[in-house]
Amino acid sequence: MNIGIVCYPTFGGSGVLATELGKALADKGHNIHFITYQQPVRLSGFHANIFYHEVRVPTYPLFDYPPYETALASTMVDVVLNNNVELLHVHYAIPHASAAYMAKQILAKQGKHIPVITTLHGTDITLVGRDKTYSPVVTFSMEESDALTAVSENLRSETYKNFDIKKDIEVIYNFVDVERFHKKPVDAFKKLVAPNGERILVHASNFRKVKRVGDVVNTFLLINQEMPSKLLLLGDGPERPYAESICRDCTAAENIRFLGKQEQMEDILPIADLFLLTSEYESFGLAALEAMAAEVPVISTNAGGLPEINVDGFCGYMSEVGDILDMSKKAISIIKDDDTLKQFRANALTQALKFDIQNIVPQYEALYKRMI
Ligand code: GMT
Repeated sequence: MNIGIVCYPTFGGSGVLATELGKALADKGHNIHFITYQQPVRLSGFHANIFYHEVRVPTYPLFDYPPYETALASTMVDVVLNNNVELLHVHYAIPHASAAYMAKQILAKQGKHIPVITTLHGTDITLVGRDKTYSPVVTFSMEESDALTAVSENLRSETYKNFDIKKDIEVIYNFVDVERFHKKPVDAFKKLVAPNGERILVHASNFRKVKRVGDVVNTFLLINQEMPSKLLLLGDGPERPYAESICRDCTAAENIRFLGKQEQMEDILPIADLFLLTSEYESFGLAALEAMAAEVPVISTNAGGLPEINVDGFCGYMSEVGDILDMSKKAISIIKDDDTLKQFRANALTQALKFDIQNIVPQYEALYKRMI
């Protein structure tokens, strides 16, 4: 099949998922056309079946706000017509679903029918999309998509709760390429981070308010009072200065490191003993799934779709949002001795395998076939 994929090219989970999906489909012989304003972060190197089409948004003195959505719709039309694209799969509703609707109408006038699939990822529904600034357009473009998918049951029900739509929403869970993440721990790297055998805790996110990065740091500080440990913070975003300021003033500053944005998560996660995800909401929590694939148990909140991936007492634990004391106690119960940690590690891998790329990608392929 010839598929057009539209996504955010940045480090957010929706862009990561869309890119990994495109790469997996290309490996299966499909031609994948990425349409976005920048090369997606997880798209590097050469692949015979992958094409990248940049959306250019020319500036003009009149435009305080350059019309990205118009440029995107026009690029979609151009890519579909010139590459025999048979289907557009857009990730994250805003503004991708409405731009795809516009492209579809333009193509229809030229006698080309192009099905549009919209995958809802999270904040496009729960935070940004439901704001009345966007809600009418998001509602309309979801309803007009030929198929709608959500990355968890929770996101599906949040969509029906927040939007007046009748359209069927199919849940297709996010996935991970377990084989890629399931590497032997890199001992030399581990020794650099934790020279005295300290436990290594990791958090990765885009440091937005919804992630409650302050809770990550404060949970770690409680753990660190009881056990020698190190915290690695991966990613960047608006809350990083706040997180850095608490770390600077704390007693364990030398045990915390900010590593910034990292492309090769599979090289870093295997050195971790525990992954912390303290979000106020996660539709799914792809970062936690990647940790599990690297055999890392997860301490998370029980918000949104997290209970659909983190199994309490098996591959990690869940706590109420903001309950840092509970999170720290549960974390310590996992990392306190090697045998318990080993069992949780093995369980994390077992759980990740349920969401392995090989189980999920065929669900998208089946949907594409139906639509085309
Ligand atoms: O919150 C983020 O990390 C970014 C955001 C995005 O759309 O890029 O992530 C959302 O989509 C991910 C992939 O489906 C999910 O794993 C995240 O849980 C979801 N984030 C939220 O719901 C807050």
